[in-house]
Amino acid sequence: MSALQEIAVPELGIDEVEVIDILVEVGEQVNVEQGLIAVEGDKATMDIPSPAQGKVKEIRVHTGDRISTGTQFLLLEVDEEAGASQTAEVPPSVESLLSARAESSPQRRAPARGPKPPPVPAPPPADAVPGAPIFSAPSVRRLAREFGVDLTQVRGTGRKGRLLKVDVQTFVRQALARGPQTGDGLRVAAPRPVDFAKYGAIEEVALTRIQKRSGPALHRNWVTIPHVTQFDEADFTEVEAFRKDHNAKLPEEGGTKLTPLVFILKAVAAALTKFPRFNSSLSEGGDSLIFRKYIHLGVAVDTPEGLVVPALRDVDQKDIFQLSTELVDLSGRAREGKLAIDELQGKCFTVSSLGGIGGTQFTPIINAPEAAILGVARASLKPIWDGQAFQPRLMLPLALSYDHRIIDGADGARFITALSKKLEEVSTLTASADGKRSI
Ligand code: CAO
Repeated sequence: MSALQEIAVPELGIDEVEVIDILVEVGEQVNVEQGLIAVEGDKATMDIPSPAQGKVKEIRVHTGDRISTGTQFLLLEVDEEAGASQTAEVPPSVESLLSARAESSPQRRAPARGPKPPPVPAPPPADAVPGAPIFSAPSVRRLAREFGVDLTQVRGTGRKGRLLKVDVQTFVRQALARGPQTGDGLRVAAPRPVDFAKYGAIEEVALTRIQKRSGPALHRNWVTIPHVTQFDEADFTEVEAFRKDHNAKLPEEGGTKLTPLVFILKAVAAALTKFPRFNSSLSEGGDSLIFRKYIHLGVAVDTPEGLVVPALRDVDQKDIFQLSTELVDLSGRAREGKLAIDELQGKCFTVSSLGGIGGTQFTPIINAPEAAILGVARASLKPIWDGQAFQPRLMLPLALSYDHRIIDGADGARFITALSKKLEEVSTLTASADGKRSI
């Protein structure tokens, strides 16, 4: 035996609520106290439970509808044979509805399948506050639990930032599209979309091929390598005097012009020889170090298409003129996009010089699997105390970023101190390739 029963919204104690979820579907068999729809008032979300056992014949509301006490929202074919014990005797109060939130409810609910599709999420506002309380329907929480989604990571697009099912679905879809994160299982909040055009005129320009490739690598290196950046200044006065003197004497028809970088490369090669850990990489399993017996230095080159880092081979075995000639060739071809793949590979350590452009310091990002990178900023004249008076000295700012898994802070300080000292030794930096005579 069965009879049709109109199910109405019980006394809520508030004027109106919004339907935020349909928890059952037509044809579904429901039990007493099983949630039929989820609604939201000003302060809370709640499920409206079924007062009887039976089969859902018709659902008369959609998500987004505003309903109030007495609204008949569902037609139920009540299973009378289930007896009075299967029927709720008194309509539930607001308090009981609130306590029936799915966090504690063991009831099974079918996925919502209202006739009206959920609204496409609008871009969430950029001013949402992380850590704010999470407002969501029990069904949304259940869906999140099923997918193992941490609701604090999900951006709510409902009214007042309420989390909707579609937000959880979008979050899962984006996580799948991003693919597996690093092996370290990093869990970071997805960036929040911003409607830039809302605030003024904009233009969208595609990243270059190089930028598309280097961006993810930089990001990976930034978040997976524990960076420490150590700063120092080298007294570059003597080297600069040598360099200027050399360049001033170049014949009209040309010659090898020297820039500060080749001296820095020579000094780095000497420091790497002295501190081989800076020329090592972690093994794949991370339980040993691989020491290289060669010194190929990466040199960051600014090109119209983005940053390119070719390798200068065997820097320790070349003099500053050979290095200068190779640097001009490599950086020129990098700017023209004419480097071969193998010219970008096999680097031990990178030098990134922004000294030709400006700036007092910057913190370079290590290029995995290298253990460290040197950033060079613009040299400037400074008054340096020599024990009796201030002397004008050309000071070269250095920033050494190193992988703290490989290098301890003390060794970082030793390396940059040795490097600074080496940059003051014009005679060794300008020695011939075999180191036996000055050039
Ligand atoms: N302090 C003061 N002046 C410096 C200097 C420094 N640290 N480094 C270079 N200069 C001067 C040079 O002496 C030269 O001036 P003169 O012609 O009067 O001698 C001028 O700046 C230009 O030098 P340069 O930058 O063209 O030459 P370089 O050999 O020093 O550098 C290269 C070559 C390829 C590294 C450089 O052109 C370049 O691309 N730098 C950018 C690297 C970069 O983008 N790094 C960032 C990576 S992280 O995003």
